[in-house]
Amino acid sequence: MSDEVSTALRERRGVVALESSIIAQGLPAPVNFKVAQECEAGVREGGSIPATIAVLEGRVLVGLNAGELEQLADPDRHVAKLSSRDLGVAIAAGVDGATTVSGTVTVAKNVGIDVMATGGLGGVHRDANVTYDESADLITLTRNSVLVVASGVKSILDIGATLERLDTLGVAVVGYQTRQFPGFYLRDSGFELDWSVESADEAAAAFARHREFSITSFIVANPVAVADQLDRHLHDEALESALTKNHREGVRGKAVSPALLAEFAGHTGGLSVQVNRDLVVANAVLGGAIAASLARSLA
Ligand code: PSU
Ligand code: MN
Repeated sequence: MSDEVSTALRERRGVVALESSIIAQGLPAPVNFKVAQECEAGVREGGSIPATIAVLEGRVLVGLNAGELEQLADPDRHVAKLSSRDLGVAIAAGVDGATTVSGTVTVAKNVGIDVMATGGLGGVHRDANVTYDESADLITLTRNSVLVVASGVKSILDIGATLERLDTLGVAVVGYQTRQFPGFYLRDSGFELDWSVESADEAAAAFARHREFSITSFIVANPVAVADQLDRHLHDEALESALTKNHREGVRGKAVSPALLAEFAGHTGGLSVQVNRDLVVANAVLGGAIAASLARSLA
């Protein structure tokens, strides 16, 4: 753990865990390194301390310095993608790994960090009835009570099925200033939510009550800003093209989400990367404000 993060935890200040798979697998170089730094700055802007989580040469790091962030962002290092189940194996093997939401939440909970921020959660894939492809993010959210700020789930997924799974699994989902579930690159996925909160303080208060009754996580669904969202027509075209390409090439397993995101970037001429950047940084700022509020209420 970095000195800054361990001091912040000891002093019970707000700390926000940031995932690293978005850096190593989700976004292209060289913008990935910039986004990683912007997310850290965003958490500070929100009033908390950032703790980016990753594995480097078999060591779990909570709070990375600029050099370590740069190593993760380097495509030549072929950093592995680590969900919860991969952590122990990667550590024992002494390799580099970037943690998904699943891996990040697992480590965060282990060291006492209550809040994390990401872009879009993983979930149920559109062909899950055949492939059984459902992100480990979902099951991990049933085992660790962490508040996760995300712009919904990635729009490459079956959003309705993912919301049903979150319901079954007992994971709380509240919209941030909206009752429409966000659609990652788009503000509105077309699915409605039962609950919303109007402020960071309200989110923190609801999470504190949630934890008195449940060991599951709590999702704060924060839509991308109106001005930043992708054009809907372009979005739908890119999605169609990405799904067709993945199907044709038989992409499977961990490679599915990164391949779909990369195809989206290609089809939109990089516009989707900019939207992803804007939304994940906004989620880091909101995470920072919620963690600070939570820390104040526990003080
Ligand atoms: N959010 C983004 N980009 C990403 C991810 C989230 O804006 O690349 C990553 C997260 O790490 C998430 C992972 O946990 O995608 C889901 O991968 P899979 O579908 O293979 O479980
Ligand atoms: Mn998968």
